[in-house]
Amino acid sequence: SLGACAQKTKPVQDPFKGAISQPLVRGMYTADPSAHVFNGRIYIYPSHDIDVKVAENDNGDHFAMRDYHIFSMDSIGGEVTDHGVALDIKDIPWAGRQLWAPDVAYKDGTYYLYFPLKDKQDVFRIGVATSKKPEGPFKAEPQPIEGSFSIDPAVFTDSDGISYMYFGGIWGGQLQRWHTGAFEANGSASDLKQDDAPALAPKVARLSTSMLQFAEKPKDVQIVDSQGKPFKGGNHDQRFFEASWMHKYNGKYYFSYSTGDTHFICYAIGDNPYGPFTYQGVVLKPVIGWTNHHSIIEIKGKWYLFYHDTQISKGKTHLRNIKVTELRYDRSGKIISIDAYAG
Ligand code: FUB
Repeated sequence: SLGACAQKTKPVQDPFKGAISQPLVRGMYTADPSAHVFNGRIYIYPSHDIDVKVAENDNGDHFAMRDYHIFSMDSIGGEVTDHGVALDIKDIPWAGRQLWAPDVAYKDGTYYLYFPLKDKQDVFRIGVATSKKPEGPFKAEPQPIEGSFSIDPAVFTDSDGISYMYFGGIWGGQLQRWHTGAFEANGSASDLKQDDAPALAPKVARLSTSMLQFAEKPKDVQIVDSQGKPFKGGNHDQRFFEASWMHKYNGKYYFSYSTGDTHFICYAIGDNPYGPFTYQGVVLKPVIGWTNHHSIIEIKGKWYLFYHDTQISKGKTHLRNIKVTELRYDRSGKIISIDAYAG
C-alpha cells in the first residue's frame, strides 16, 4: 500500500540545512579564502577549485588548480565582484602544477600575491607576483622565493611595518619531507610517523624589505600546551597540519591553523610574531568536505571568519565554496568556537 511505501522511504536530511552562512561566490568553485581590507574595500584571495577527474588521494592530486580569481565587496553582505583571472599558471615561468592557497600583502604602493605551486620537479615552492592594484592582474617573479618550500603562505604585517610569512602543510603539502632541512624525494608521504616525538611545526620567516625574499632562514613556530610542552605528532586533534593564519587582538598574536585529518581550525596565543604560541581551543569545528581553511580579519570594529565548505558541490572535497561569518571573543579574549551548521 502507499502507506507502507511511504514508511520505507525516509526523507534524506540535507547536511547543509543548518548552514549559518551561504556561499559568497556561485558559478565557480572557490576555497581557502584569505581576506584583507584595502582602501576601505574587502578583497578575498581564494584558491580556484576546478572539476578535474583525478581520484582523491592523500597527496592532494585532486586539487589541480590552474589560476586565481580575486573577489571584492564594499561590506559584509554586499554584492561580490569577480575581478577575473588575476594570475594564470601558464604565466608563471617555473610552474609545474597545483596552485594552492594564496595570500596577499601591501607595501608602498605595491600588492604582493604569495602562492604555493609545485615546480617542474614536483616540489612545492612559494612564489610571489606583484600588482599596483589589489585585484591584479599580478605578474609573477621569474623564480620562487629562495629557500621557500611547502604550502599555504600567510603574510602578517605587524604594527611596526615588518611582515612575516607563516607557511607549511603536511601530507600533500610536503612539510614532512623537509624535516632534515633538505628535500627527501622519497620521504614520508604523511607526517614523520613518530607519534611520541614533537609534531612537525609550521614555519615563520621575516620578509625582506623588498617583500620578494625571506630576510632570514625559516624558523619553527612552536605551538605548546598550557604546560609549555610542544604537541606530539600523535595528537591529531591539536597539532598543526596546514592553513596558517595570524591576526592580532588586544596586543596579542593569535596563530590559527587547520588540524587537517581531524578537520578543526584551532588557535594559539603568543606575545610576539615568532611565538611560542599557547594552544587555546577551536575556532571552527569541521565543515563538510575534508579540508578546513580560513582567515580572520577586523572590518569596521567587527571580526569575521572567512572559511569554506562544499555546499554547492554537495560535499565534493575538491569543489569548495567560500563563506563568511562573524567571529566573537569572550571578555578574556578567547575566541568563541563556531559550528558552521548550528543555524
Ligand atoms: O586548496 C588546496 C589545499 O587544501 C590548501 O592549500 C590546503 O590548505 C587545503 O585547504
